[in-house]
Amino acid sequence: TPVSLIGAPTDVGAGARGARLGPEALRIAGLTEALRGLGLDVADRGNLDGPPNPWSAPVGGYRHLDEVVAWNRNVMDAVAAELREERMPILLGGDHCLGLGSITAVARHCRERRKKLRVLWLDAHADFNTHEITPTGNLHGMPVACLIGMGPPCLTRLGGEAPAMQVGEMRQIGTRSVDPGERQLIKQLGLPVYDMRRIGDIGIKRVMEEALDGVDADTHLHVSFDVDFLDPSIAPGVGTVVAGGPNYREAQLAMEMIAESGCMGSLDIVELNPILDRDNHTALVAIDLVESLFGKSTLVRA
Ligand code: DIR
Ligand code: MN
Ligand code: MN
Ligand code: MN
Repeated sequence: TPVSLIGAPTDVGAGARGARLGPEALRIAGLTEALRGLGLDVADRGNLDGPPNPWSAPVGGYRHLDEVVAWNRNVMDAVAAELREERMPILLGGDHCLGLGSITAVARHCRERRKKLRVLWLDAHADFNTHEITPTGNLHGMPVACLIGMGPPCLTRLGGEAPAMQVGEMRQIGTRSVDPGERQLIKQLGLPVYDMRRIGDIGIKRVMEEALDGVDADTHLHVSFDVDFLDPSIAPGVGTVVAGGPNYREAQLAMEMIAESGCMGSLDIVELNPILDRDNHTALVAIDLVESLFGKSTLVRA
């Protein structure tokens, strides 16, 4: 399928500024060329517009709520337009609050086409906070809660109906930084989480087999790739680094297995922060892994 790049240059949901430069960093590191090199039809739709980052304090437990709503509306509409044309949207963030707009559009597309939805949330964090339990007020820590209907109506009802999706449609992978309130909520609601301990126990291969279990030709697979999923030793250019993440080969195997499912229908690449990076290195690593997501193989056997 042809793919479309959608830039969303904002960090209104984050606790550090710089993710607004993510789309340009990915372009300069050669994302379009890498995907074309794999034989894909790539259209770069350029960058969406939205309000600037006011860099103000949280109000009622939310920081920059109006701005986050505005950006997510634009993302949702842009992603929906690509899906309607049977193209695969690739959202270039921007911070992870934008996963809400992207996945809200994807979930609606799945309902219309009677497709099953599976979301893989590759992230060091659970992003499962609400305004009552958030330690920061940053909305990039809340998109998963909003997607399952917990949050302010302006976000939970972005696509009209709430919830956009069910907890059982998500698998979180690489988790290693979970706030106390999130931990409770994960337990209470049964959110499927493959944290780093689980990856250590059974290995990334089995984790991916389980996370992809039940994914078939009737499934739309959405991959929400928060670059801080990766160990900071290979990907330092993110706003919230957490030690102890997947190494290069573990991440690559995860991406290869997703590619082999043949079911990926949409992708977010978020939280890349070139201000905190060195020589755009993290963008290059992210692109290598995205190539694996699109089928670049390390296989040398006949
Ligand atoms: C923390 C950090 N859990 C928060 N979250 C994220 O502010 O809610 N960092 N998503 O990337
Ligand atoms: Mn995230
Ligand atoms: Mn994260
Ligand atoms: Mn589809």
